[in-house]
Amino acid sequence: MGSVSLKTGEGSVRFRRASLCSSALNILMLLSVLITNLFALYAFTSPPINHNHHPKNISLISEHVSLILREIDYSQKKLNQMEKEFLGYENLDLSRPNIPEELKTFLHPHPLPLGKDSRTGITEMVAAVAHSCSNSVDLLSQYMNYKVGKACPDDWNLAQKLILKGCEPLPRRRCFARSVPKLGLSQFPVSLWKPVGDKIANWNGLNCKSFGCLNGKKLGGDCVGCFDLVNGTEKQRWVKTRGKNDFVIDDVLAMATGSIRIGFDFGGDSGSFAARMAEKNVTIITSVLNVDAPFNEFISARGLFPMFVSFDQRFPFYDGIFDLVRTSLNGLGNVARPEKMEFVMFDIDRILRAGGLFWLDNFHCIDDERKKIITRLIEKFGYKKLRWVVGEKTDSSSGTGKPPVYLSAVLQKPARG
Ligand SMILES: *[C@@H]1O[C@H](CO)[C@@H](O)[C@H](O)[C@H]1NC(C)=O
Ligand SMILES: *[C@@H]1O[C@H](CO)[C@@H](O)[C@H](O)[C@H]1NC(C)=O
Ligand SMILES: CC(=O)N[C@H]1CO[C@H](CO)[C@@H](O)[C@@H]1O
Repeated sequence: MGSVSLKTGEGSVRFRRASLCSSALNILMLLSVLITNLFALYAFTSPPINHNHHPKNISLISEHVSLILREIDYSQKKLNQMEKEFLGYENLDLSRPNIPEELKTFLHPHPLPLGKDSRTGITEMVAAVAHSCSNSVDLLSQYMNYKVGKACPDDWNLAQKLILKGCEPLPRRRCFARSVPKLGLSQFPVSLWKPVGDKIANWNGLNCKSFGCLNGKKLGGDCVGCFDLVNGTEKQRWVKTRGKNDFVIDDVLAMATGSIRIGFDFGGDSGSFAARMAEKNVTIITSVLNVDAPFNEFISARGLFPMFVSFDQRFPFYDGIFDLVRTSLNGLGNVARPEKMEFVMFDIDRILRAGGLFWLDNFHCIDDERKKIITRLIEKFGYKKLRWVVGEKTDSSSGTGKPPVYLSAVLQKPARG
């Protein structure tokens, strides 16, 4: 009967945690636990079992026991259901076994500090975790399995894996992230083009263990030797053109109406666009994940602003705030469905101010179909085409014999009523 007391025990633990918030639910849970315990009490005390071990009596007892077990099971399920409803995470089954307490604690709603908000009627804040996390509960549980107040496991890779599986935003954690001593950071603006030491990054989980190693590799769509700030081609980007698809920053800035002061580089690799724009006194936020390389650490070591979000999340910016958005959109993958592109385009449109510039920088048109899709899509938005170039790039052969086709454009967002 050990399992019986264990189960009811767990039920009372749940009750204690819940008691912090809802008294009505407390009473319900208390009753439920009480009834369960009364049943158990009844079973073991009355009717007094006489010690004549007749087979019939035994079967009677076992019938009693199975009734109790069923009742306990029912109470347990009911408690789980109540907890689910109480926490408000219907699709994230927190009553599953092996869910770390820390995850439940994080997700527990917190009452607003000043009571009910008179305008919205909201009384409590709910911590955010993406619905897609429910597809990766095991990974999420692994992520939330740590000692509170101690060092976090060295598992940024696990966090990124979750994000790539759509579990974004991730829950917060109460442990200390591994900190890498950032030695030898340079003063701004020298930092923009000074080679960055390997020590500034956490290389755990990466194949390469140095920037030198990374420079020999083609990473993602647009980063070829993009950590080489001395030799390589990185230093020439947006300053010198390699083909008619490349625009230089001075030309693009000259197209703007009103000044360009802040911008967003969506999928901006090692941050060189932001570095060039910083030289023009324009502040750029560069969004990038650490896929195959410590992009975020590298960008921040240059004195620039990295943002660790995936391509699939709504941009965490308010409407109409940017003067410029630059992207190649190549991070979306070659097989992005038209609808997916459309969601992204609408979000880019949302964060751009009227009159702001959208710079589509060397979008890789895999085939004619994809070129048509992106063209049709962009034209829907009614932007003014300040530049529009479709061309082949000869210097980066795709290996199929045919040189790849790229679309570059500078477009101005119209003022809409
Ligand atoms: C750049 O090239 C020079 C000459 O080939 C070489 O000595 C130097 O180490 C290179 N610098 C970097 C950062 O790769
Ligand atoms: C950037 O700002 C600094 C300080 O105000 C100024 O000296 C410099 O000329 C500006 N550079 C450009 C390209 O506008
Ligand atoms: C509760 C119950 O059924 N008790 C029975 C156990 O067996 C003895 C002997 O057969 C009966 O006298 C009891 O009534």
